[in-house]
Amino acid sequence: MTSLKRMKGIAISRPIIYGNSATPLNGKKVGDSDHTHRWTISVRGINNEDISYFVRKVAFKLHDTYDNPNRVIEKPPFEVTETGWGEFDIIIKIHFVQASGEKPLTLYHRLKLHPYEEDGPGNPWPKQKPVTSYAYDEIVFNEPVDSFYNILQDNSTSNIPLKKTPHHQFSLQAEQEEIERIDKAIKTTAQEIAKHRERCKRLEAELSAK
Ligand code: SLL
Repeated sequence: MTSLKRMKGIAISRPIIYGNSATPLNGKKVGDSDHTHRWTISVRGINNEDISYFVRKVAFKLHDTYDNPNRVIEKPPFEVTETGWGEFDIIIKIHFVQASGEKPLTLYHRLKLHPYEEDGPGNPWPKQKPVTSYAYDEIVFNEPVDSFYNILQDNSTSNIPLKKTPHHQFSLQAEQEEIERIDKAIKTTAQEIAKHRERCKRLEAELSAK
């Protein structure tokens, strides 16, 4: 008998990475379709940790132009590979193991097929290079039932890596760099605002002197 007692004042979280990669088909026809890309949408643990100890199934709701748009994946890897021609929002519903007593969690991901940035400053995106769009998130379980808390504690293997590597897009180093970028942007914005305020004041003074 699993206990359904909730642990007061306790929160525990688990990291996930979700999103898609896409490669162009380069004219290779899929049946008689006008598809241009092959893509894979997935929900994973960090360091490819198997998340099935707390995730029971993942439902991916695709665009209605697809046959059977509701794809339910009941075991890892929790992913769907398809071909297509367009970008659209995918609704991802994560169902947790029965013992958790948790409601499913809904996430949204915009399928990305086309590169919107350069491949480093001044370099166009190489034709064959996969386009990726992944997000790192932490699922927080507030006041979990104690049996689920134990499952989470006993099975966790991975921590977010310290250093950024080609295989670890999400790391403490990447987080730190992002924080520094945001700090810099906040400073630049504040300077711009101050500059424009000054200019407004000057113009107003000029006007009232006329
Ligand atoms: C767009 N609003 O116009 C979006 C819709 C739909 C993508 C994108 C079809 C796959 C199939 C497909 O790629 N749909 O026919 O099986 O860009």
